[in-house]
Amino acid sequence: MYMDLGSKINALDNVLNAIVNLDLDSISILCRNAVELDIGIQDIVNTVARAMEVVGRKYEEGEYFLSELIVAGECVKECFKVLDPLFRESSVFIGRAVVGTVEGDLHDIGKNLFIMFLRSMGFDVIDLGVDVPPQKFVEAVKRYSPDIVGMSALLTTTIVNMKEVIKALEEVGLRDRVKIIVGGAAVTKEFAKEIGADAGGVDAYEGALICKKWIEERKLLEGF
Ligand code: B1M
Repeated sequence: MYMDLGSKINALDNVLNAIVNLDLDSISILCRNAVELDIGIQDIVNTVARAMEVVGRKYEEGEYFLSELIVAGECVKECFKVLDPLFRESSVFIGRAVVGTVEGDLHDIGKNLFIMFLRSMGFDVIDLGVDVPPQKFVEAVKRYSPDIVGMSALLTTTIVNMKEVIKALEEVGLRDRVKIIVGGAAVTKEFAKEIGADAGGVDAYEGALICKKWIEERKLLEGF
């Protein structure tokens, strides 16, 4: 079913096809195969994102239903299990981030990508998971004193909850202690600005780079 495992050209297609065809049994092997062929992790991650676009289109066109979306999500998780340790390999500590998908929203693939990129850049990340209520973000900021709070949401009905988190942080006087970044398919730069976030409407890699820049700027200001 899959093309030559020894070929770099075919390796990414194999990963894409396994996700699109919901092949939970083969995805780990195929993802590991791509890594072993020295294909850049960024290329593998981009392939995973492309595969989810295809899955999304199939859902929109009525070929796939919710159950297929769930299995596709599980395939991506298997892929991330292979990639995550590689992202952590060369890390030095530069800062801390608290990240979660906001209340009412269960989508976590983009969030997990963002976290992997942050970790690869040297962030210690506290992953709050999905469906995270504002109070849990507040408690995590109190407990871990992060430099950054990251929120993800994919539904037009849940992005409003990002504003609730910012309000809750303001109410307890913690808003100005952290930089806030928001992301997800439904989040635009304008929306991020409107709700008072410091950045948003970017892809996961760009988002992680922005966080790194914030830390570097602060270190310059503090004279490190
Ligand atoms: Co859902 N779903 N889903 N779904 N799902 C979408 C988002 C949808 C667009 C599909 C569609 O109808 N075309 C639609 C939303 C419509 C809307 O609101 N406008 C939708 C819907 C309606 C639903 C349900 C309501 C369906 C139902 O129950 N009837 C339901 C809601 C459940 C809930 O959350 N309460 C639901 C459920 C699910 C599953 C659980 C089955 C599954 C998620 C599995 C999982 O995440 N573990 C799922 C999936 C897989 C999708 C699609 C197909 C793929 C999403 C994805 O992972 N994309 C999606 C359709 C699509 O996107 N084409 C869809 C790949 C991922 C890499 O992209 O997360 O956007 P994304 O991340 C991007 C950027 O946004 C950014 O970085 C990434 C790129 O580098 N980014 C950040 C993300 N977070 C960031 C944070 C940052 C920075 C950047 O800083 C903090």
